[in-house]
Amino acid sequence: MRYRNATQWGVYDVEVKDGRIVDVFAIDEDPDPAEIRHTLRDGVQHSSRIKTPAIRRGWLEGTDPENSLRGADEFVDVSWDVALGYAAKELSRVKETYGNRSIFAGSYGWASAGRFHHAQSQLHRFINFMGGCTRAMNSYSTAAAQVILPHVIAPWGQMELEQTSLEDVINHTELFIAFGGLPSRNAQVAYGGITEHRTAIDLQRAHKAGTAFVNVSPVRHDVADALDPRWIVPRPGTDVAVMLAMAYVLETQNLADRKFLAMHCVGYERFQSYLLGQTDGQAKTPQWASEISSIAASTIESLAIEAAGKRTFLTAAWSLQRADHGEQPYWMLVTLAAMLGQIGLTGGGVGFGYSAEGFVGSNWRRFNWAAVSKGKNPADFAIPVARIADMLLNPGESISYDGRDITYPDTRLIYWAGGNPFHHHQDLNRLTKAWRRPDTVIVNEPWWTPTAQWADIVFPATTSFERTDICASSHDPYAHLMQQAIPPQFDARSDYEIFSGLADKLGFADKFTQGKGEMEWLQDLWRRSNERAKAQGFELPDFDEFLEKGSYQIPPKTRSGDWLAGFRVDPLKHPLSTPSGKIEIFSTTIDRFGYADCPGHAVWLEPFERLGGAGNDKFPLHLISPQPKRRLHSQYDQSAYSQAGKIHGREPLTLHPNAAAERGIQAGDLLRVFNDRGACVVGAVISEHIKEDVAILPTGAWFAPSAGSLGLELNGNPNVLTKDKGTSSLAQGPSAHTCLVEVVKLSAEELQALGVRG
Ligand SMILES: Nc1nc2c(c(=O)[nH]1)N[C@H]1C(S)=C(S)[C@@H](COP(=O)(O)OP(=O)(O)OC[C@H]3O[C@@H](n4cnc5c(=O)[nH]c(N)nc54)[C@H](O)[C@@H]3O)O[C@H]1N2
Ligand SMILES: Nc1nc2c(c(=O)[nH]1)N[C@H]1C(S)=C(S)[C@@H](COP(=O)(O)OP(=O)(O)OC[C@H]3O[C@@H](n4cnc5c(=O)[nH]c(N)nc54)[C@H](O)[C@@H]3O)O[C@H]1N2
Ligand SMILES: [Mo]
Repeated sequence: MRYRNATQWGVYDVEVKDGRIVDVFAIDEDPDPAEIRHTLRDGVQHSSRIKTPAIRRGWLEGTDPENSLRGADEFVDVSWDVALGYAAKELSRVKETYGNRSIFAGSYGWASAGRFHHAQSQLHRFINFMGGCTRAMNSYSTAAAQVILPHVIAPWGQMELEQTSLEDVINHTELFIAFGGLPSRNAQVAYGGITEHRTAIDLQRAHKAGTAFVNVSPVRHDVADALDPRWIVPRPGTDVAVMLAMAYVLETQNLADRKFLAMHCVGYERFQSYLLGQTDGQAKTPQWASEISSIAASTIESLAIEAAGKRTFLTAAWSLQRADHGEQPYWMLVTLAAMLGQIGLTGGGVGFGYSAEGFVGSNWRRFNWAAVSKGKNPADFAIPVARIADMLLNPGESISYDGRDITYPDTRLIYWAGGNPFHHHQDLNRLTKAWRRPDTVIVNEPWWTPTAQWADIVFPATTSFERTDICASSHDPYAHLMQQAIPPQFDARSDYEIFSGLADKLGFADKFTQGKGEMEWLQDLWRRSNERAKAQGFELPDFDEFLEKGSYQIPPKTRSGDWLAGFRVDPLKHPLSTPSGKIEIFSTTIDRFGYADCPGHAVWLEPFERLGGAGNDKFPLHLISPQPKRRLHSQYDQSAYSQAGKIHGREPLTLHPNAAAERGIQAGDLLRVFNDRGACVVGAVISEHIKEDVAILPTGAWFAPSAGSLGLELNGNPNVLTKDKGTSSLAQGPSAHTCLVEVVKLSAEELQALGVRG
């Protein structure tokens, strides 16, 4: 039998024989299905599934009061009733003794597709009924962008969905300059699900229509060869210097659009003084930028001149802002686009993330489907998402964030459902120390992921293949019924059932469930969505009809005209939502915050380490840790498809042939990659298509610290090397991409200790 279900990388039919998923098929609607689908074949029912509720022995027996064994202890299998009983009692105890803010249930993570069975939504609904918790603000993906852009041009949520479409690029853009490229592997994925993968196809159409692509990235294949791109190779983390020098060329060669700057922007003069070196004695010339970025000054100059003479679209990958001072490249790119004066012209201007997820730049009608109602968080408190370890380690301390101070609570209990902090957080060696401080950690997970291994109470959760749901997201024109394909595995329950069970123990089951089962909740979501549809002038089919047909497509209504066309024509009549209603090249608001690490206009700030800068004498290679091609983050890393990309079971690290030769490294060797923060084992891949002093280690290998004195993470998780530092006092986002390392072949002793023959 085949069942249709949905993932964050597309809608697929799974073939089930004798209760097991044996194959995965693309659906007709999808012109370019994601290869990641192959992870499902053996990944869902993998031996790493959690079979029963489990409690860590030292926690259960009270023999580990300091929690020093958390992450290294054994687990005791218990019944659902016992596990739910312990968890409910502990939640009450912590709430009564320390207050709701001492419970951290931010629970960041991608979980899985499905409108109702969304792990975080269920957790937040549950915890709000019991008085709330400390939550997390913004995402690991785009924290810096989410905070800086509303000050400068527009709220992030609006930009993501409304910015220039690829259809307009195809029809109008002559020059498409992509900082960080357009890596096609990333467009496989879209949060909440995606029906039609079109990014690569649309970019190809643009190429055919004559759009010239420029890839400004340390990695050649960040723009597909098929687009015949020009490759400009910067040092990672130096893009702002390059953009500043392009701005300098526009300014000094009289190519800046003074009329646009005067009518549509505020504060250009302040920025101009900085650009010309009047405020700091350093003109931001191409020569200056060349020394920082290692790109030839003449290349920067001619790119700026070319951009001024063509219909030019500027874009940056999200990765650029997941770095120290990650606010700056985004602010600077908007500033540069404003100087080119093409914002609001079709196919011109600026936008972000055109291959970060498969929906970016799509032209489909946006529709905000109803979601599980989470209610309000009575504790009304949140920290910037990537400050988790900092919060756990420093109760009572304050940090700056977007013009205010946030004081860390004393966290006594962590509840995580649908995320993997031992995947996503930076400096995992720091996180392991922080993570042992709270009294209790509770985790819902389908698999024994690192985060489940680092919990005290573990609830086995079902996957989306074990329940019925609806896949529908605001950026996709379809809704799909997600059919249950297999029974719940072992003793697993859905997150909804887990929280219903806890709510029952805590005496508010009626409020939480409203007496409804899965189907009734789906029907309710459909009814509420239909009310929204009617407000938009269309109607959804009957719920029963939807169940029967299995999918539904909302009436098409493509967007027309550039999202800022009105603003361009009349900025007073169509103001932006910034304080001035205009593009803020200088922000009085941010200037008044007085942050040295994020002043009133875009600037070049030295990152804490970089090639040609701090730390480079000791660690000669820059490590970038991009998204993995064969999986979504850490999800299904255990599957055969993901494992097929490994070298001796370790994540591959890509090195330039010269860097490899200098170190006597050959393809397939096992290596130790290290810096002062940590070390891990990787397998060597050698490629001439990257910058000579850059190394690439994708994220997602399951965190496996070695026992004993080896001090090595064994699977190749880059987050033992990255630094846990906020981007700046403004956004406090993660800065994973700022990272220097050294690489050596594993020694004979190390190989022996790992049980590998040299
Ligand atoms: N070095 C470095 N680190 C990074 C990044 C980087 O570029 N470099 N990128 C960052 C970014 S952008 C992101 S978004 C994060 C991603 O980090 P995460 O979103 O935390 O990573 P995932 O592996 O997707 O974690 C989702 C977890 O949910 C579990 N899960 C799936 N379905 C269900 C369900 O139905 N119920 C429950 N209870 N659990 C479920 C999965 O098994 C998995 O463990 O990583 C960040 N970390
Ligand atoms: N297959 C797959 N796709 C995914 C995901 C996944 O896990 N797997 N995760 C999804 C998620 S949650 C997100 S947030 C998006 C992330 O989307 P992005 O943040 O855009 O993705 P990354 O892969 O981190 O980085 C993109 C490219 O930026 C380049 N780069 C890195 N640092 C620099 C720099 O300093 N300067 C320049 N010019 N280039 C640089 C790298 O070469 C890298 O290939 O991807 C999504 N798509
Ligand atoms: Mo992300």
